[in-house]
Amino acid sequence: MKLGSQVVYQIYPKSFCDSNHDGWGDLNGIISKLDILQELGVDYLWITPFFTSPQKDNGYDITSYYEIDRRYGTMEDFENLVEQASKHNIKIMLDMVFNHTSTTHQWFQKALQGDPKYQDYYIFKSSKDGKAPTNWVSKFGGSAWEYVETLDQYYLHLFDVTQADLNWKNPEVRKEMANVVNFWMKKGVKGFRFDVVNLISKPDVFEDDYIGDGRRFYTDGKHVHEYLKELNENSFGKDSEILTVGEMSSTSLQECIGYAGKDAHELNMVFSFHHLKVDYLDGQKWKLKPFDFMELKQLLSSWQVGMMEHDAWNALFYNNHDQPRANSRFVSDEKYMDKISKMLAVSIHMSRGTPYIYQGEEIGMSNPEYQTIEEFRDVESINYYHILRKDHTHEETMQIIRARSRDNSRTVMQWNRDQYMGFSDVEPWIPLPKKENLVAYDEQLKQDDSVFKAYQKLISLRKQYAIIQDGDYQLLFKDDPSIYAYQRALDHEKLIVLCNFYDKDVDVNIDVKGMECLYTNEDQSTHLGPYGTRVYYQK
Ligand code: TEU
Repeated sequence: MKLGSQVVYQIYPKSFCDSNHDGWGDLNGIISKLDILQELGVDYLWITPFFTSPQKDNGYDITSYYEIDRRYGTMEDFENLVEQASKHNIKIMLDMVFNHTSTTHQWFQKALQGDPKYQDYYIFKSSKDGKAPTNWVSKFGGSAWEYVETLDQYYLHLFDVTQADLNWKNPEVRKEMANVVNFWMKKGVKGFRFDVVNLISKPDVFEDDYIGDGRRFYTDGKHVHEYLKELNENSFGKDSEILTVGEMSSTSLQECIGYAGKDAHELNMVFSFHHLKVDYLDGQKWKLKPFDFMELKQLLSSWQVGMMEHDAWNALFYNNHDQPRANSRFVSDEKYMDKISKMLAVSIHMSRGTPYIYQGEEIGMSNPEYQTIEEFRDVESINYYHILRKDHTHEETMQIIRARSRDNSRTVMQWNRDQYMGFSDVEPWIPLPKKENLVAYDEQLKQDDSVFKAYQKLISLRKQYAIIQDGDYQLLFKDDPSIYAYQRALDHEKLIVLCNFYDKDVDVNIDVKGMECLYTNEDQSTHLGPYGTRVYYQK
């Protein structure tokens, strides 16, 4: 399979489409939208977890890897989805949450009952000086350890207290994980996204972190490459048609070359997040700073070049279910929302890698601008509201939560302008956006210059032009403070991509005479207008 020709569309099923009137999206809802997704032109649907789960972290807390949560549908519905999708030339990619399970998983329950076999499936440790084994901080706030009185032991949870980390050192655990992948492959699944998979290898010795939150001890751990090669060999590696992507938390370019190198036999590609931290003050998610454009440019291009030089492959994205919407974040200007959405799309869709589109991005959905903390649903946002309140006023805290919350991307799909935006005919599980001028899918399908049509065009260009799939990448105008520009090259062909990230006109000092303009989001003139973008091509 050619990685460069594929485009993946991410579905957060809880917010995609509700077919059974419970305010909660489901598998049959996805089936009902396959025609539109085919029209958009995507190849894979990555569906975030719909397995049985208490939903403390919206399904990233899994009770059983083999069962579907009734609120999403049945196994029959899933099999039907695979079949119907295939009729639309679309393949299904599942989300494998292998770093942890919910504490409701039967393995963890057996561990709690004192079964030593299952205690070894998790990371249980004794207290140290009457305290938790280490001072590590959970990604969702608070200690990363929870005390179990009946066992007089602590278990590790890098995420919520109900998400217990698995012990990958145990070969039985690794076998269980390969079995899960094989089970879903037999159901016709053709792709897998592995959740925070670079955190699975924990250290031999657990020690306090005096300079950070503990992540340096378990990120890209000692055995992670070995575990991935083994998983590859025992499951998805048996079918060369399977697409895999690893979500890498706080990783490095060097490690990613290892994970996603052409002959690494680990994963096809990686999600890295450095480019999405360019508005984090001191690298910290809960501290705001204006977006640093030069840093964004530098990061995008160093990953493009670094991965290319080592024959490794990038997943291209700005949006997912954990990120605020890019069009509300880096550049946000109500007057130019459509242009901004299109320009951002061009900036990554013409790059070297496999583009991922997060539901709603293709119509330019933006942050909901919730006003009260009660509107938020995400466990992380709610935990951090309380943590931040210790040294911020309510207003300051709300400003941070509003900017950073993962709920920004989790509002329901805006299919039309009905009361619940065509997502459902009853009240959705998460409040509707509080802002005006919401975009709607049905309108965009009819408009020639809509954001939807831009995405459709960019996908079709990728299919059509080998240079977009395979061409080399080179950054242009490195020091320009408002333009992100690059050139792709393949044999004698050339592609030039220009993106204006600011609201002022700019003259671009580049000769495009004789080149064909494959895409622009504005009337063509000699300069780029506010948030203007162009894609030029020469044979
Ligand atoms: O996210 C991993 C992750 O580290 C983040 O993107 C996370 O949301 C952030 O660190 C919080 O500040 C993955 C999933 O995508 C996310 O939805 C899950 O909550 C998380 O793993 C745990 O499974």
